[in-house]
Amino acid sequence: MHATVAIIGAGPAGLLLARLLHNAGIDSVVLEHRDRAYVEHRQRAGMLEQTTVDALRAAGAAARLDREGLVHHGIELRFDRRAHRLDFPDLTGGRSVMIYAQTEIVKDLVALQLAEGGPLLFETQAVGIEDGLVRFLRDGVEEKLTCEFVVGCDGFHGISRAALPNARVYEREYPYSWLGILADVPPSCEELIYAHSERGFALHSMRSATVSRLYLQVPNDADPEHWPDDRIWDELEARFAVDGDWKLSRGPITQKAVTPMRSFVTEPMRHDRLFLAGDAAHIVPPTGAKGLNLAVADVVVLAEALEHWRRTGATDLLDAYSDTCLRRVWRAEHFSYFMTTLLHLAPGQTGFDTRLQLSQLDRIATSRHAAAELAENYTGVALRQ
Ligand code: FAS
Ligand code: PHB
Repeated sequence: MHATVAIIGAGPAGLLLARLLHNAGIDSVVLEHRDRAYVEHRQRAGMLEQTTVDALRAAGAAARLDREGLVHHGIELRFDRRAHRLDFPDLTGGRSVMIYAQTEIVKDLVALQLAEGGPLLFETQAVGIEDGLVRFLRDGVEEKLTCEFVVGCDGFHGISRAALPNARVYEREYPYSWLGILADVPPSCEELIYAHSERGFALHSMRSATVSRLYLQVPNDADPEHWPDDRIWDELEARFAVDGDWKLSRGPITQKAVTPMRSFVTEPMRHDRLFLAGDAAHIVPPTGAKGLNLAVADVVVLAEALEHWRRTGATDLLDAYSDTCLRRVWRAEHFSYFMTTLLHLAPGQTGFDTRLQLSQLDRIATSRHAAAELAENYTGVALRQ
């Protein structure tokens, strides 16, 4: 088997890259370890920056997103029983965000790839990467895919990062995790609520007018089985508590899972003809809602560089890929770290630490400049050269 580009992983990064290359007339093959149902139903992200929406529209992959996505013009911060809304268009000169689940993006891209794109091989595990070659297992038989380029879109637990010689790794782990739930209940708010409380962090998001998505900070060793529905709703209610008549609606919880948090960057994101994109290269704590958006930004840069190479033979954009991506990656790493340490209560945190958090939150609620800095980062900064 041969392709110009071998893509390892059919998450949002690998699938969108395949779509962008197809649109540019560049052939690729996508190798995906898991089956289609697993990939399409793995609960993950939900908030899309405008640049992500624009990229999906430009790729011809946003028809359902434009019908079903929820446009949000702000978020609410809650702390000290106060609520403060950040008005994104006012603070950023017109930008907003969209809520549309990553699972739906994956389903849309899988359908397009199967209908119009190159081979998308499920239950096919890449087991080795060499120069211009990927070895993979399919039905227990080892096969080879020769190619011009290999792109590792295989996530944090994939194999491609290990194939980069001399990679530098930067990482931080956090002393807490998120317990995330899906619930069959209409959202209790129009927009997202990020809550700081003396009991820990909580986030209210949603998937549709009838399905809510909520998260609460838990210890790293938390077991979802020890969190029955009533305990989850009681804890969320306590953490969202605010003066006024707001009420958290409850309903049957259909999914619950604990996700650890880490900050992680591999540098560089390229070695010769091997490129990394998305979670294979970097991880951010989900507090800043950046993971999926970074994966999309990486593959937009890479697809443009590969199209430039195919049209001109020049490798200048390919050579600039890693530095171009890493500038955005580190901006998102800092913002995600800022939001995470601002809103979560670390075990053993002192009263001094908590007062610092409340002071920063009060600053954001009372200073247009501080609010604009958060809103610009949240909606996606335009990186001026
Ligand atoms: P992905 O991990 O999505 O996809 C990698 C793919 O490669 C997988 O399908 C995997 O099966 C495949 N693969 C791995 N090894 C392979 C091999 N050897 N051969 C073939 N295939 C292989 N981001 C947010 O913005 N907001 C959130 O709330 C949020 N929540 C998250 C919750 C969880 C539990 C996790 C793990 C991540 C979350 N993220 C969130 C981040 C997430 O959305 C990622 O940023 C996004 O999935 C990145 O997409 P990919 O880079 O495509 O990697
Ligand atoms: C989600 O809807 O899953 C979501 C939204 C914003 C975040 C994290 C998760 O910061």
